[in-house]
Parts: sequence; C-alpha cells; structure tokens
Amino acid sequence: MNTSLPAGTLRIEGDIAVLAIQHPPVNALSQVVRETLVKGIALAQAHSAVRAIVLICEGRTFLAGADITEFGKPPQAPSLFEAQDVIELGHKPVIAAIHGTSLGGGFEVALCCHYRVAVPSAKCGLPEVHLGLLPGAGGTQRLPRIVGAAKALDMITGGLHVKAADCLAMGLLDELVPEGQLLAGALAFARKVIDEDRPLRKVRDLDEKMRAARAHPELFADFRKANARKFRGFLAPEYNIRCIEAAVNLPFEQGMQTERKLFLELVAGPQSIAQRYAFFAERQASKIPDVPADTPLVKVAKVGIIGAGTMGGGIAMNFANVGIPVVMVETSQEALDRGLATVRSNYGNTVKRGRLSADAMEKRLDLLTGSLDMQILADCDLVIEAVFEDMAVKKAIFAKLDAIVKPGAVLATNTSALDVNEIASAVSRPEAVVGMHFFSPANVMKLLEVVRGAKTSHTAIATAMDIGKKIGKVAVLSGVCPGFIGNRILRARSLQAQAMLMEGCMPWDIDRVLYDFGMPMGPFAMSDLAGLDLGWSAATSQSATIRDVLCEKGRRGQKTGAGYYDYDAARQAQPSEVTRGIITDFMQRSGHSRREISDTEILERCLFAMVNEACDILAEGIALRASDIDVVWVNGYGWPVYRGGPMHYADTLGRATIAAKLKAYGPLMGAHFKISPTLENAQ
Ligand code: T1G
Repeated sequence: MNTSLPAGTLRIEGDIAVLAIQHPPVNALSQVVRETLVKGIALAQAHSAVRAIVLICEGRTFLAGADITEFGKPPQAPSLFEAQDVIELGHKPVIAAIHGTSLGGGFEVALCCHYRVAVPSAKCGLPEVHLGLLPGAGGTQRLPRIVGAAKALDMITGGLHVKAADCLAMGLLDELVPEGQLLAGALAFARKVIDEDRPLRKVRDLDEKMRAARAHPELFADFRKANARKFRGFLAPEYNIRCIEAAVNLPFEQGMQTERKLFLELVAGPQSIAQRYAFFAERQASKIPDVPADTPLVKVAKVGIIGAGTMGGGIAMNFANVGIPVVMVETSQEALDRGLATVRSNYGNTVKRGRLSADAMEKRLDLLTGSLDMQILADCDLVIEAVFEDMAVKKAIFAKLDAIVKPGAVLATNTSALDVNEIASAVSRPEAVVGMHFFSPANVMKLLEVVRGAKTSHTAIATAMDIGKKIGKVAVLSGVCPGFIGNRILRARSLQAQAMLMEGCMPWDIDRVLYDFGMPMGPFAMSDLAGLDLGWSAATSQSATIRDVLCEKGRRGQKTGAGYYDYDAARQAQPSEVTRGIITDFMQRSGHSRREISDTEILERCLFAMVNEACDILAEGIALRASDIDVVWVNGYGWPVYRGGPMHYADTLGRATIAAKLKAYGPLMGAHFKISPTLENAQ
C-alpha cells in the first residue's frame, strides 16, 4: 500500500511501515513536512498490520532542521512538538533512518524516535547556536539524557556536526548500516525490534546521566569560565548552558518549559535575527546573476601555486586538505624548502592539537610537491600566483604562465588590492585571469574574495567560486578596485583611526572601543600582529607618519616585541609610554592639539566610515549586494556575526541616522571624506 502525503509517501511493507519524507533541498521541517509526519505516523499507527515504523528521507539528507525561513512569521499548525509527540508517545516503535546531516529540529525528531540507525557518512548535531538560537524542540533536554551534561555542553554550544561513528559511541545511534543501503539496513533493524519485542524506549525517561551530573554542579561554572572568551558578546551559548542545567536539575516537562521560554527570547532577539541573516547571506553570495548556475567548470585535478611564502603555503594546504595535488614553485631552493617546512610545521601543530591524525598529515604532505621550474605548471588546471605585491613582478609571472600553462586553465592572482585587469593585460588569454584573494592565515580564514576582471570569463568565475566552496571557503565575488571589498572598507576605518591619534586618542583607546563592540581586535593591535613594516622601507622612510617613526625605532610590531604596544614574553600587549611619547611629539611637531574624544565618537567615526565606503562599493557595483559586503567582513575580518555585518548594522540603526551623524562630524571625518550619495539620500 502506498499513500501519497503532502511531502512524502507512506509505504506498508508487510508489518513495517516506511514513511519517506521528500522536501528538497534539505528536508527542512516546513509546515508540509510537519503535516506529513503527523498524518503519516498516525496512518501507520492506525494500520493493524504495522508493528514498526521506519522514518527515512529522500534526497541528500535526513531532516536538516526547522525551516529557518519560517522564523519571525506566524506559526503554522501542526507544530514541531505535535509531530514529535505522535512519534514518541505512539504505541508502535519508530526507527529513524539517518543519512546526510540530521541537524537541529531534524535531529530532535530523531531523538523522539525510539531507535536511530545511520549510514557511516551521516552526521548529527544541534547547531542552532550558530543561528543565535538553542535547540527549541527538546534537544537541550534529550541530548544530555543520552550523552551526559559535559558532552551535551560541548556539542550544543559548539554547534557540532558529529560523525555517525562518534554518535554510535555516545549512544545517540543504535546501529550503523552499510553505506548506500540505508533503507535495507533500517528495515533489518526494524525486523529485530519486532522479533525481539524491544521496548518503546523514550529518551525523555532516561535519568542516569542526569543524576551523575547533579553530583558535579561545578561543571557548569567551569564550562562558562573555560569558554568565556569564545562566547564573548554572544547570548545563545549562555542560554544553551542554562537549558542543559535545567535538564540536570528539573523534571523533563519543567526543563522543556525553561527551554521554550529561553528559545522564544532568542528567536525574537537582534542577535539571532542577525545570525539567521548571515546564514542566508553566505548562501546568497554564491549566486551571481549573470553567471548561470550551469556554467561549465574547469575540473581542478592539479593546482599550481607560485610563491611558497606564508600565503602560498597556506593556500596550498587548502587544496591538499581536500585531496587535490598541489605543486609549489619558488625561485630558490632555500625559499622552497622554507615554505614546505612551514607547511609541515602547520600540519604538525594540528596533529599535536589532536585535530588531525599523523597518517592524514602524511597523506596531505604527499600531495604537496615543490619545484624551481615553472614548466612543472604546464598541466595544472588552476595556477594561483601568491608572490609579493609588486605589479611588475606579477605581470612578468603571468606572461610566463601564458606561455607555459595548458589552454583552458584558470590563472588566478592572490593580490590583496592590485588591479586584476592590469595583471590580465600581460597574457593572451585575459578571460582566464581571475583574482582569488585569500586571507591570512590562508589555511584558516574562511573568506575568499573572487575578483572579476573586465574580461574574466564566466567559466573562470564559476570555477573559482566552486573550488572555493570545495576547499571550505566562503567565496564572495568582487569587482576590481583598490582593496576590492574588504580592504577598501578596512582602509576607510584606518583613516579615521589614524586621524584620531592626531586628535587626542591613543591606539589602545580605539582598539578597546572596537574590541568591546565585538571585533576580535582593534586596528592597531591588528597592525602589530601583521607587522608595521608591511610595505614600509627604511631607505625611504622620512618620519612622515607615526607608523614610520615606530618602524624607524625598530618598533615593528609583535615580531619585534614592540609596535604600537609593548609586548611581554608571552606576547601580551601593554599600552606603551614610548608610543605615547612618539604620538605626543608628533602632534606637537605637526601643530595638532589634543581634545577629549568619547567612545561614541570613536565607534561612530570608525564604523560609519566603513558603512559609507560600503555604500559606495555597492553603488559602484563592486559588490553585487549589501549582504555580500557583510559576508566579507564577518568571514574575513571577524565582524561579530551576532551583529550581521556593517550593512546589516547600518540597517538596524537606519541609514538616514548614519548620514546625519556623518554630517554632524563634518570636517572631523577628514578633507578626503565624502558622504556616499546612497547614504545621503537615504530616507
Ligand atoms: N531552513 C531553510 N532553508 C535551509 C535550511 C533550513 N534549515 N538549511 C539549508 N537551507 C537551504 C539553504 O538556504 C540553501 O538554499 C539550500 O537549503 C542548500 O543549503 C526547532 C530552531 C543542511 C548542512 O542549522 O547547515 O532546527 O541557496 O547551501 O552546503 O530546534 O544547509 O539553495 O536556495 O547550506 O549541502 C537548524 C542549517 C535550524 C542547519 C546542507 N538546522 N543548514 O549544507 O547546502 S533551526 C540548521 C545547514 C532548528 C529547532 C531549531 C546546511 C546543510 P538555496 P546549503 P549544503
């Protein structure tokens, strides 16, 4: 018997019912899916021949969570709780058959099933914290009852996607079934449940792990302390912790009431609204209106990297990490050896931290080779130039590539600001040239700016975006301008920060304000970390800026133990009286006078200058959409995701408000500063 349902089908196979959900792309628990669950399970419960029910999904994954697009809209029956109750409180065993990623509400439905099986490639998790939420369908109450409070804290506040084997080991799954044979495996498991007359096991009734946790109340205080820095500024982690505390200390139904109350607070709050916006913004960024989704891609089977420095090595690791062979080309054996040694050391550190096996490291290193001969790049499908920022050097390299690399390959430059069109002018195939701007450390930072030149082909763009996703990056398309999207906005902020040093601020005043706003560090700490002498030359330095004076005095940042800040042996930054003296002398020599500058002025001049530049970037078409700009700053510069990004932040304040404030600051913003027309005309 086959019964068609709004988002799936119910099939009766002997004494086992199979409820198969089909709701692409990820079987999110939209209203139709909830309706299908309620109707399908009720039909199976009422069918006299049925003695067990298998819940499975078609397509790429088991239920991947609540439908995030429904948040903020009026609820539509049936609720997720109703769907869970018909499963958990029914009189027939329900077995969840999991593949893909069973996440959030999807895994909370699975936790209401009496048994759970999965294929080895499946992952389960409760990642709501990444949306500024908490598992609001009993996940904070059921998960700890299986895995214990400590593991639940890690899994839920980390928003982890846990591999099936680890879920099995923790008791979240009852069995792994052969890959590609999920239905057969689930039916076989259901057969055992029937033949062995296994009980209707309800997670809500488990209490052993809760009793154990009650004996160690210090667990929660210790966890909060250990994660204070990581959770700084976020609301959701703390709310998740409180729910898990409730699971330990309260009966199930009261724990559910705590979860519900805190969930409703979060879902209506600005942080979750910003984080849900960021979730969709990241996915929007991969859509390029004039580059069709079916644009032919270059199959990237071998990558060449020119330059084995910090960036080149980090970029190379991204490809080795996903099994793509990489050849790095340098100009000297010493530079090449140093580059390869740095890569080995980076992997070694990951192994030491227990996040990579030694075997996996060796497999990746085997994929990484080096050469002094550019001819080795001839059969590469993608070549990425990652040498220092000198246009003449880059053009010379691209001219050589043009003569060496096979037709059809993509020729990319990792330049962080230079004109991709001018680089492309050095080759006979400008359509193959694209910018792929990685962020340091390139094997860690998620952002990849893909820079589209005037002649860059759709295939080159689509290939760069696609390979970016494959290596785990968040790729955002940018047009050509100095600094592209991210660094152009960074420069707007730096101009204000540097100007305020001449008006009475110290570097640590400005850094503190931006750190308290939620940035990982302020502009001056960032400069010290990167090195003040990037782009500085002792030969030509004339003490023209504070940065020059610092460099001339050997204060070149963390690496020299002093920059804007003084650093102790543990590289802890301290405000520096030397820097204070340099700034004071510089102000006197240049005729500047001090004035009191409020934290509000520091924040508004820095952030509103960024918003203003972002509006120009959007108006010029350098960025396709405002949300792309936010994706750049969240993923490339650490803008706090619970504030969405500069443009989302601007919308929460109102662009007209920002324009008025900028007008009020007037000349303080600097002679170069002009209010963006799209801000000026904002209503
Ligand atoms: N709701 C609505 N749309 C979703 C969605 C969701 N939960 N997840 C994905 N999409 C869309 C996405 O926007 C994209 O759309 C397409 O599906 C493919 O996504 C009550 C409150 C499942 C690992 O947090 O992590 O349950 O761009 O590009 O790389 O306690 O999507 O094609 O138009 O990411 O293969 C909890 C979020 C929700 C999981 C698949 N669940 N999703 O990754 O594809 S809150 C999550 C993901 C909740 C309950 C709480 C990933 C994925 P479009 P994609 P992917």
